[in-house]
Amino acid sequence: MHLGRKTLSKFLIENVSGSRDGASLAALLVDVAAAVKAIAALSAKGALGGATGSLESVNVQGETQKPLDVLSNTAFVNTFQMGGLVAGVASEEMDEPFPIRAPYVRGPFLAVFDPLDGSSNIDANVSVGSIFSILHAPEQGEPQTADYLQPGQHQVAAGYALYGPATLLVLTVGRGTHGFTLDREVGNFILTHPNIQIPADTGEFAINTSNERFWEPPVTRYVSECKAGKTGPRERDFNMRWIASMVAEVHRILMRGGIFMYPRDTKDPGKPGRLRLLYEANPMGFVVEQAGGRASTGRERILDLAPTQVHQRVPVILGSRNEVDRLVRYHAEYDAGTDKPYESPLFSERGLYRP
Ligand code: AFP
Repeated sequence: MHLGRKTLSKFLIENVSGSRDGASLAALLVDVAAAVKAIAALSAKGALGGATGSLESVNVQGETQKPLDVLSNTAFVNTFQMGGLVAGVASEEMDEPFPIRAPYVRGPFLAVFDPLDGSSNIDANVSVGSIFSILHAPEQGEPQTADYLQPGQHQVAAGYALYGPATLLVLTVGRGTHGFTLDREVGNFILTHPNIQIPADTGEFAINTSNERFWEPPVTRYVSECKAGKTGPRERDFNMRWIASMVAEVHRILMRGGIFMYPRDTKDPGKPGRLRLLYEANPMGFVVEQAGGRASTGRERILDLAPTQVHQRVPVILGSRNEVDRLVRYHAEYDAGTDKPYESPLFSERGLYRP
């Protein structure tokens, strides 16, 4: 029972409603929570809800859609459309942004979201999530595509929901990062993780190593040093995790530190990274920075990037401050031609496995 503990609504009244458009922003975040509760209920049904498996349809990213991708998108779009607090929405699952038109009422914000991140995990019953970013809408008229192309530092609010053993909502309005746990019996989000701080140092890294042959040298150097552990230049052992669900990965980092990498690679020359700037990198970058972490492409701060397309992809390196800074330094040294790639003693001149 959570009697006496702070609900999301109470938190928003205390922390958001005083600022510019604050009451509307607080109400919009309550709408986000309503959509999240609907998606949590749907995903918790698993195969019993009839929403597992794949659909025939493919989204604008060329990815096969899952029934839960589509249902989650509908949950967000309908909630925002009915709420009267946004002028338009853009989603991973929709080719073009969707303007709110009469008879619905336009509000002062734009909502950009990935309704179900990590959906390849659904059938395996592994944690998935939703990611959202709230921007100011233009003061007049229907929003155009260009209105969504705002740098991440202009976000008014951002966050994610994690549908795991517990459903969590983690958000920032630019005053720290705070986590709320859904009390399923009562239907309220309760503040359980106020002012989350990511430890500055970590012994845990997350990257999909099946892409190793496509990485750039600074990333190869960083990961080989981690893997070399106590016998390498870092002189300590590291651990590795990869869930293939960015929300779950970022949440773990918020809870105990770590570095998450989906770096630039050469796998598909048309894509400078896998993750999408507007509804993955920017909101997660905002959440992570507000928790004392860093978010970079390796060469630029993510929140400084000027978006050029709604579904633009970027390299993402985020998490514990000192580790992200180290990898950014490795990129700078590589670009300047002063880097010192790590060579495992096993494969060096006099090593065991020298070809
Ligand atoms: P979806 O949004 O299409 O479900 O993709 C999820 C994701 O972009 C992100 O959550 C993971 O970090 C990444 O995919 C994992 O993908 P790999 O299969 O390439 O490791």
